[in-house]
Amino acid sequence: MWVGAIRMPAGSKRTRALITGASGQDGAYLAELLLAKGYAVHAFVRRTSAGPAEHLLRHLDGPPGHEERFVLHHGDMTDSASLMRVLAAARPVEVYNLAAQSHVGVSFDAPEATADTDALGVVRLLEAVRALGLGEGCSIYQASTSELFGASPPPQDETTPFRPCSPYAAAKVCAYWMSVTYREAHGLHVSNGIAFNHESPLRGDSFVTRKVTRAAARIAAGSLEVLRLGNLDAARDWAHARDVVEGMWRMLQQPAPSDYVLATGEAHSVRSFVDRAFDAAGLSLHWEGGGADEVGVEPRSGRVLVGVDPALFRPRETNAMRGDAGKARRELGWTPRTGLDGLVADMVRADLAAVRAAPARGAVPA
Ligand code: F7E
Repeated sequence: MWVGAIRMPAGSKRTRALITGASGQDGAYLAELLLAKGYAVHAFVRRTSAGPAEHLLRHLDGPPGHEERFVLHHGDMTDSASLMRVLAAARPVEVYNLAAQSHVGVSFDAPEATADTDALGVVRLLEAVRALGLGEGCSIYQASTSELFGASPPPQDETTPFRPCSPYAAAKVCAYWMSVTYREAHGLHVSNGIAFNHESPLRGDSFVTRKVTRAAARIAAGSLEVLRLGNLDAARDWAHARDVVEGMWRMLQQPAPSDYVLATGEAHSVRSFVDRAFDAAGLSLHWEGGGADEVGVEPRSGRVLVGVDPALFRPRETNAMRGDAGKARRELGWTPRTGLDGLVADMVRADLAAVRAAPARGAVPA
């Protein structure tokens, strides 16, 4: 494995990109996209005792010469020195800031840590770019989010007022405005991608879509009895992460920075996502009852396959999320290619395969 130092050939013409938070779902798809375009990719990840994520190891174990194209750096968004060190070494011309404590529910229990990484982390990154004099010729993507809109009703676009409903969203509002401030005050090429929910087989298993698709696969295989969820009425605009990272890249190819919504324009409830996922796993469901007593029942056997656990309700929910990505379509030529059924099929297929390969591995998280 090859970690930490840079061995770029002198005079290399490859475009150098730095991805913070590269061990997550979006980092995985973005690294793949940039490598396919011939970039040298520098991945900035936190050091953990479990070691780097599997998808990063795949790049590290690539063919001879790959190490000139993929470099893993350890650092943390709460540690300015690590950001300075890695930026100075990589000297990227594109920076994708994907690092975050990204779980909205968790942010209610860990507001300070969330703000440290998601708000102050962005200030540290932008200040480091400025202090190192990298601003000229360097474009920066800030991973903003539909959570900025919070209580503002759909459809949401770049002009919709921000009404954050969680510590996560409040921290991201700060990061959004910091990015705009560095753009307008210091002339940095910083763009906010206001991405709505985006999912894939690589999605962390505490987010609702992956929790549902993993559970559907395990129930179909007989290794799980019941899936317990929180608010079934929550409505989200779910895109495929592969489409969203394409939008990120397109933003940084623009001569002038700006802020763009990335969304499909469709909203679906959690309940409807469950229906599709169970159907894709070969299970049928009908719903009975309401509120905390609502259950999803298998019609043939009368077995309860889905129940509600009020402990999973959040202290505050956002409004329904449905994005209008008209600006991205017009200015970036971006449109999502995968619809909700394609997304669900992709996720369930991967989770069924995983269950077949290792039936007893891992419980479904709360
Ligand atoms: O919840 C409801 C939950 O955790 C979606 C992050 O990437 O997208 C994501 O944030 C909805 C919420 O994503 C469960 O209450 C019901 O209304 O999958 P989620 P999120 O909170 O929308 C935005 C754009 C981001 O920026 C975030 O970083 O589903 N829900 N039952 C549940 N959610 C979870 N996690 N688990 C449940 O059992």
